[in-house]
Formats: sequence, C-alpha cells, structure tokens
Amino acid sequence: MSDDRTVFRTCPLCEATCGLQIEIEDGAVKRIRGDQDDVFSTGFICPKGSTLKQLYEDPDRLRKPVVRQGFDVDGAPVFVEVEWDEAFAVVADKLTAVRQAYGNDAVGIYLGNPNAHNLGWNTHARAFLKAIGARSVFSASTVDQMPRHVASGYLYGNGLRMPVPDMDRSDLLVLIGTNPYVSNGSICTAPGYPDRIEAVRARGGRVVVIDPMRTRTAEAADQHLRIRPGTDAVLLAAIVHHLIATDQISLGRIGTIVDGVDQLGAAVKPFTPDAAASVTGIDAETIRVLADEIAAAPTAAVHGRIGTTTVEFGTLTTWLIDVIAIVTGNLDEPGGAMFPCSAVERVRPNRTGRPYRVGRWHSRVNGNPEVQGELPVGDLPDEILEPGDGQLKMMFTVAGNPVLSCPDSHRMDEAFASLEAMISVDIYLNETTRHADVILPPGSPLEKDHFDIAFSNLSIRNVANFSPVVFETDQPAEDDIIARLSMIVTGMGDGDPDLVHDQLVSQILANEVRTEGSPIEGCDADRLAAMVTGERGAERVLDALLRTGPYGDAFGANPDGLSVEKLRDHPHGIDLGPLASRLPAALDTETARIDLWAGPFLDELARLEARATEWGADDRLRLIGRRHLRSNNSWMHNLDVLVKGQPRCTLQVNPADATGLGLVDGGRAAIRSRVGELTVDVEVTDVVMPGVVSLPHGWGHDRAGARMTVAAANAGVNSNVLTDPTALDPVSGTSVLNGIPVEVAPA
Ligand SMILES: Nc1nc2c(c(=O)[nH]1)N[C@H]1C(S)=C(S)[C@@H](COP(=O)(O)OP(=O)(O)OC[C@H]3O[C@@H](n4cnc5c(=O)[nH]c(N)nc54)[C@H](O)[C@@H]3O)O[C@H]1N2
Ligand SMILES: Nc1nc2c(c(=O)[nH]1)N[C@H]1C(S)=C(S)[C@@H](COP(=O)(O)OP(=O)(O)OC[C@H]3O[C@@H](n4cnc5c(=O)[nH]c(N)nc54)[C@H](O)[C@@H]3O)O[C@H]1N2
Ligand code: SF4
Ligand SMILES: [Mo]
Repeated sequence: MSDDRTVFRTCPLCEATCGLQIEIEDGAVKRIRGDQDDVFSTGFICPKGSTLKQLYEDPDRLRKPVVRQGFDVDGAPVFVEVEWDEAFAVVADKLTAVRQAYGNDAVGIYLGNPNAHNLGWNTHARAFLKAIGARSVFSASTVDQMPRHVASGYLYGNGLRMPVPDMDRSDLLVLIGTNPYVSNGSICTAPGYPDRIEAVRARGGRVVVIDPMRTRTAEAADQHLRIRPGTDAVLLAAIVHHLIATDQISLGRIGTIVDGVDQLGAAVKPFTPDAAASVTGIDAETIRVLADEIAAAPTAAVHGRIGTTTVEFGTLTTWLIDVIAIVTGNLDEPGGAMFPCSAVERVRPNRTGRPYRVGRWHSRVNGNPEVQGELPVGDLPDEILEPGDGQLKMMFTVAGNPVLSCPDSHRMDEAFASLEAMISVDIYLNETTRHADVILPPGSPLEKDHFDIAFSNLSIRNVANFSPVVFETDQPAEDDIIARLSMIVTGMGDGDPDLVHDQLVSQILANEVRTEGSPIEGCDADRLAAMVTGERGAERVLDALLRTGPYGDAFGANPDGLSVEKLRDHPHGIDLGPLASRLPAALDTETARIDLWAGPFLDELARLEARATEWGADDRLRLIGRRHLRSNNSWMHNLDVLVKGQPRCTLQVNPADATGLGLVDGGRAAIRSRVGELTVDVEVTDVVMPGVVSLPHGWGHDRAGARMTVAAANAGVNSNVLTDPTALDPVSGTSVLNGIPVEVAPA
C-alpha cells in the first residue's frame, strides 16, 4: 500500500518554531515547504527547515544503540551495534561499578541545546535529574543564556520568567548582539523575524542594531552602531545615566511595584556618555540621541542576545536592558518587553517567601557558584581531570557536543577521554560521543511527537501547536529513553517506561488538585489521570500539562479549552492571541514587587567601572563568533545540502587590520589566545570592525573515531580551542565567548 499524504508540523531545529508542510510519497519525504496556514509562521521557512528530510535519511544517523568495544590500532574507538536491552544493561553495570568505587558524587551530566527543542526531554527531565541527584549538572546554558535566567531570578523571582520584545507592536526596536537574519532569533520566538523587522520600519517605526559586525540584520536596520566587544554594559549604563540626568524617567503603570529607582542615579553616575564613548567606540552624542529616542518612542523594545550574554558582564548587561525597559515604562506594556503566557505554564504565583538564590553549592576545583541548579561548563574539564574527593568519573551527555561547543576544547576532549564511564543520548557518533561507552540514539525529529514547551514561554504571541509522529520507528524517543535511564539510576532496574510516564502524569495532577486557584483544585486526581489521552509518554504528560494550564479544558470544566486531542484537530496550531500585561501577578519575588537591587548589581556596576578603565587602555585584537544561516551550532554539518559551497569556517579580518598584520584574503593566519592556537583561512572584509576578528563556532570535525562523513570532509577548525575556561561572567558562570584577546599573524 502506498503511503502518500501531506502532514504539518513545527520545525524543532531552532527557536523560531516554523510550521512545515511535508509531502510524503511512497513513504518517503518528497518535499518540505513552509506551512502557509500555520497560525504563527504563515509560510516562513529557512534553508534548515527542509533538511528534516536529509536528517531523517542520513546514513550516519544512529539507528540502534552502540557500545564501545576497545580501540583500533590507530587509537580510534570501535563501536558495535547492540539491541536496546543490552545497551541499557551495560549502562546499569557501568553506573553500579562507578558508584561502588567512588560514590554518587562521581557521576555528572552535560545537557546540550537540542534538549530545549525536545518534547520528551522537557516532559521527563525532572524525573531523570531528580533520580540522578547530581550536583555536577552542566549544560549549554553557561555558554549561552544563563545571564538571562539570573537577571530574571533577581528581578522577577523566577529564572524562567523572561521578557521578550513585543516587536509586532513596537515603534522602536533596539537589537543588541543578536543577528536574527541568520539565527532566526533567540529568547524571542518569532518565526519570520526578518519580515517582522521590516514590518516595524514599514509602519514608520525604527530599528537600531548594536553589533561589532555589519550583519545582515544591521544592513536591514535604520541605524547600525558598531560596538567594541564586551562593552555593552557600559553603553547601557550610560543610557540610564543620560535618562536620569535629563529627567526622562517615566515608570508608568508598574511604577507602584518597583523599588530602588531612586538609587539608580548614584549607581550609574560614573558612566557618562562621554566616558562610555572611549570604551565602547560609540560617540557620546550618538549615545545620548539613542537614549532620547528610547524615552520618546511611544513604545520601545530593547533586546539582547549572544553578544550580550556570553561576555564578562553578561548578567549586568541583561539586567541593564530590563532596567531601561522599566525606567522608560516599557516593561510589561504592548510594544515593549512583555511576558508570554504559555499553554503549559503554571500561572499561579509561586511565592516561596525566599529570595532568589545562587551558590547553593560550588564547583569542587574552582569554587564557582551553582546557578539554576548547574555549575559553569567552563569548570567541567577540571572537575573531571583534577584528582580529589568528588572527582567526576562518569558522565551522561544528553544532546550535547561539549568537545566542540564549550571552552578549551582540547582539555575538554582530554577530560572526556579520561572518564571511567560515559553514556550519551545522541543521534550521532561525533566528537563528544566517540568517548562514550554506550550511545543511546532516539529517532529523528520526524519520528517524534513535538510541542515547544520551552519556546512557548519565549514567544512573541501565545500559540499552541502539537505535531504528531510522521514516521513510526522502533527507536524510542527521549521520553522512553529517559524513563528507562531514570529507573536504572534509582535502582528500579530496567522496567517498563510506562511506570515513569504514569508517575509523571499523577504527580502533575496530584499537585494541581491541591493547589489553590488551579482549574482542577479539589478534583479527584486518579479519576482525571484516567482521562489523560496519548499514545506515548511525552504526549500523555503534555496532555496533563495542557489541560491544567491557563487555556486548558480542565478535563471538561472548560469544554472549549486545550488538550492534545484538540491540538491534533488543529494541525496549523491555535493562536492564543497577542501578549498581555502580566505584572504584578506573574512576579514570584517574595514581596511581589521588583527590587532593582536584589542581587549583586551594585557591586557589578563598581566592578564594571574598574574594568572600563582597563579596557580604555587595552588595544589587543578581540575575537568574536559568528553564525551562518545554514548552520546549527556543531551538529548539522553532516548534511550535504547545508555545507556545500564556499568553506565558511574563515577568520574574518578588517582590511585595515589585515594590512597592519600582513594578512591577505585567501591566505592563512595563525591565531593564538591564552589557552590555544589554530591555523585558519583568512577572509578580509569590512563587515567586521577594526580591532576585531571573527571565527564561527561548531567546526573542527577532524577527530578520529567520529562517524560523520560529510562533516569530516568539511572539517574546519574549532574556535573553542581558543576560548579561555577561566574567563566568565562571575554572576552566572557563563563563559566569555565574545571579545577574547588574541594575537594573529600570517601562517
Ligand atoms: N565559541 C562559541 N561557542 C559556542 C557558541 C558561540 O556563539 N561561540 N554558542 C553556544 C551556544 S548558544 C550553544 S546553545 C552551545 C551548543 O552546545 P551543545 O548543545 O553542546 O552543542 P550542539 O552543537 O548543539 O550539539 C548538539 C548535540 O545534540 C545531538 N542531537 C541533535 N538532535 C538531537 C535529538 O533530537 N536528540 C538527541 N538526544 N540528540 C540530538 C547532536 O548530534 C549533537 O551531539 O554552543 C555554544 N558554543
Ligand atoms: N543559523 C543558525 N541559527 C541559529 C544557531 C546557529 O548556530 N546557526 N544557533 C542557535 C542558538 S543555540 C542560539 S543561542 C541563537 C543565537 O542567536 P543570536 O544571538 O541572534 O546569534 P548570533 O548570530 O550569534 O548573534 C550574536 C551577534 O552578537 C554580535 N556580537 C559579538 N560580540 C558582541 C558584543 O560584545 N556586543 C554586541 N552588541 N554584539 C556582539 C555578533 O557579531 C553577532 O552578530 O541562534 C540559534 N539559531
Ligand atoms: S527558522 Fe528555525 S524553525 Fe524555522 S525552518 Fe529554519 S530552522 Fe526551522
Ligand atoms: Mo544557544
């Protein structure tokens, strides 16, 4: 029987959550296009979206678990395919051996970026993390957005309460250190982001981009300000300074719930626009005019991403962005910075009566504080390699490639190679997973249910969209894999994953029936559990979350409300409307107020002042990163359609610097940082500002023993060989990936 059909689903590859229309002919994907009827993306798609076909078909993608059985004569690991039960038995043996020899503190975990896009991980992570009980949890968050969580924690009492730019209604959009024409946006789920930027201008608004590079986003903006890497906090503090000095503070509706505005003036006093000009490279008058424009615009949204978070003052920078929204009356107002309300969120304020805290424990070797339950990933190599009590001997990695994505890659590689045991949940045998004893491969995206639990909380419209499995497979998805791992870890043996799925559903419902204000408060949880639908574990947990969420059907009490079944009937998604003001109800601070000085920000401003003086006298070349539309961190370089064409892993150098350094376009350069050295192809271009060089991350696919044929043929070099693991934002533990001091010379 031929399998011909058209299906619709949400692309899980980046934060934009585009709707895809997938045509299937004879059981194979014929074509993937943007879904014109998707309620949110209305047909937008980027070149990666259609590659779900190539990813599904990629012969290198693992179809069965593999277990490492020694090394070949060249030292490369040798893997053999095994059945799932056998693979889980090896996991259990390894875990028991390590725990017996060293105790539970010897077990750590690294969580990669695709988890955020994965339904099964989002529904089941809690079970696994609780079971494993590890203090050594590391993730891509500390090479990414951790400053955003920490700033939110202190300001709003909840590290997951993140404002997004309400750009569809903004009169002024200021984008700092983000390049959505390439990345398609981050901590701002907005499919068709480029079109939305153009729409701001088309309706008479203004778009300003602040970036050391003349990016495609900068080219599309009304104004582009080139800034010296790492100095954004100085610029933003100067904006606040000017707003206060010129009496342009206007708190608006939330003025009654904000404390500490009076102290701002003294705190930002040293950061005059004139002082900021010499540090940032942006002249004082331009800074004043930008501040005036933000104050004068009917609505303004300032949004910062990677260029503002992966720097030494990442948390302070993020806090300053929110402070500007607060003091100009743009927080929680249409057209400003607003809080989404996801279909799966628990809406009731969760006031704990306790302030937001970090540092509940510290990394063993370097003593860095825990944040959001994690330790800085820059500390991971030391935690593995440095002997002593609590040394890590076993790691789990789930959807992560830290050997390419995290600082000081050579040492990270050495660390993973030295482990006594390593288990990876991953779809590829790559630079990181080649060190694993067992790789457990979930199916490809087309073989999994999908709902964006994480990104519906970061979305510029409230939308709900469920995507059922397209192709059945006997490869389990993350929910089943994580359930089985949780049982092994808790000593329940290798049981039926349904036990874990059912337990998760029961916990959600039991909690809800006990919670004041829940739509199912006081109901019989067991009776409701029997009403939960879904063929798979993640789907059932999602159903429980949706039905008890802010738009849920409350198991019949609100018959028009959401459930998985209802979403299945709406393959193009359900639009839940524009963002609405949510403060003060959405505050989880102990006082239900916003205290600007909760947290270390006064000290951070003092630290910034001291550093700014040093920066003024420091003219070393600075390395920053860059993304490409056809990339996705380190893991999509195995798809020929995405890597063909000109090699993209080049060091971009400004013509003036090239002349000074004796570099030529197409030549080779040696680039050296405090921790590493690389030889790389040079591209001379004035896209990058003088004094700055740019190299993309996620390359360097030349390690023996990986099985990524296409990537190996387009290896490139790994920029994180140059990243210094000790350079971090001390507040959030986030690595400095932008503004790294380097020396460059002809090779
Ligand atoms: N120098 C520099 N370094 C950077 C950055 C930078 O800008 N500059 N950016 C940083 C950022 S923002 C991030 S998020 C990190 C990313 O850091 P990581 O998340 O560690 O790296 P990725 O390259 O995203 O690797 C993802 C892994 O998940 C696997 N995978 C893909 N899909 C699935 C799936 O469905 N299930 C499972 N189980 N596995 C899957 C892939 O095979 C790969 O092994 O990199 C960071 N590193
Ligand atoms: N095509 C593609 N899309 C992606 C990814 C990908 O790898 N490829 N990765 C995804 C992930 S995991 C994430 S987190 C997002 C990231 O999303 P974005 O943050 O939008 O991604 P980038 O393109 O890295 O943009 C960062 C910008 O900051 C600039 N910058 C560097 N240093 C500084 C600085 O000190 N100050 C300022 N103001 N700017 C600076 C850089 O030049 C760059 O243009 O993208 C996601 N989308
Ligand atoms: S922009 Fe992101 S979500 Fe949209 S098609 Fe491209 S990769 Fe997929
Ligand atoms: Mo990221």
